[in-house]
Amino acid sequence: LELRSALDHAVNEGHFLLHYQPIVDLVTGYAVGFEALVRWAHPSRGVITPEEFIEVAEESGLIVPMGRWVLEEALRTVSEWRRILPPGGAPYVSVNVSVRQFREAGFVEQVRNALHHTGVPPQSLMLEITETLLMKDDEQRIWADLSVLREMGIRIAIDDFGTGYSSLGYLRQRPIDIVKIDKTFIDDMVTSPQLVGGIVSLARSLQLVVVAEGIEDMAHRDLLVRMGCPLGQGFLFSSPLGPTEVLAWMTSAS
Ligand code: G
Ligand code: G
Ligand code: MN
Ligand code: NA
Repeated sequence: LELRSALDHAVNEGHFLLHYQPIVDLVTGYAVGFEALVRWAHPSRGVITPEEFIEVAEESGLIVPMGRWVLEEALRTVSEWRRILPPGGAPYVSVNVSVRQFREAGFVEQVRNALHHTGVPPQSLMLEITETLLMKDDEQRIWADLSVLREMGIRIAIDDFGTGYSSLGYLRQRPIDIVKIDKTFIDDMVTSPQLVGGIVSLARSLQLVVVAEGIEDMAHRDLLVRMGCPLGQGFLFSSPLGPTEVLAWMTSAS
């Protein structure tokens, strides 16, 4: 209860900030996109990571106003990148969306309006939805909304793939561009590479782009490249960065 009222206060006072983690081309090392990850700048406790408050934010419904702020802020930031970086050189921004946000009427309109007033093209936005949350309920309506968003040109990603029970076969007929393989599978990859290898090759045959999450060492990166996995994310490349650090990283990385 205490956390909930503190969170309510934080939503109203604007105590959130976003960090951005590069999603890189595993061969060239260049960033194609950045995942926006929310942080809570708590007045006395310092910066709090989402593991400590996302669940409460979901349960209390505060994820809805918080998520609206996250979307707007991520788009303001990507519009800044587009202003500063050379034409065609700006990465997209990837925003985590809770199923709770989809359940609110008007989510599609909210995204459309946010793109419109920030002047960001839909191609510069990706939306991530976790596999486990997706399977819960309202499934048909959520897929319908995702179809509309995808037809606008927004990329749709399934996050934490492998932690739920959906199969790639199930995802085949769905409006999805990207599958993000959960870090737990990447961690186990050196001793048991078959699982990730299987996901990568099946995804490719379904024309889905794979992002491997939580890559921490070069051995994993090399193995993923040999498997044909195009994209990855992890501390090997960069931890989540503040908005201004992103530009420095973009211009120094090669
Ligand atoms: O940032 P961290 O590195 O600690 O992220 C932890 C988890 O919190 C991730 O699983 C991520 O999907 C989730 N998360 C981070 N930012 C957001 C956000 O803006 N909205 C939602 N719904 N989840 C987020
Ligand atoms: O949305 P998602 O659950 O994928 O959020 C990514 C989370 O994983 C964030 O909390 C981010 O800080 C964290 N993360 C990103 N890269 C790495 C990594 O290489 N190792 C570990 N341990 N965590 C990572
Ligand atoms: Mn994510
Ligand atoms: Na994830």
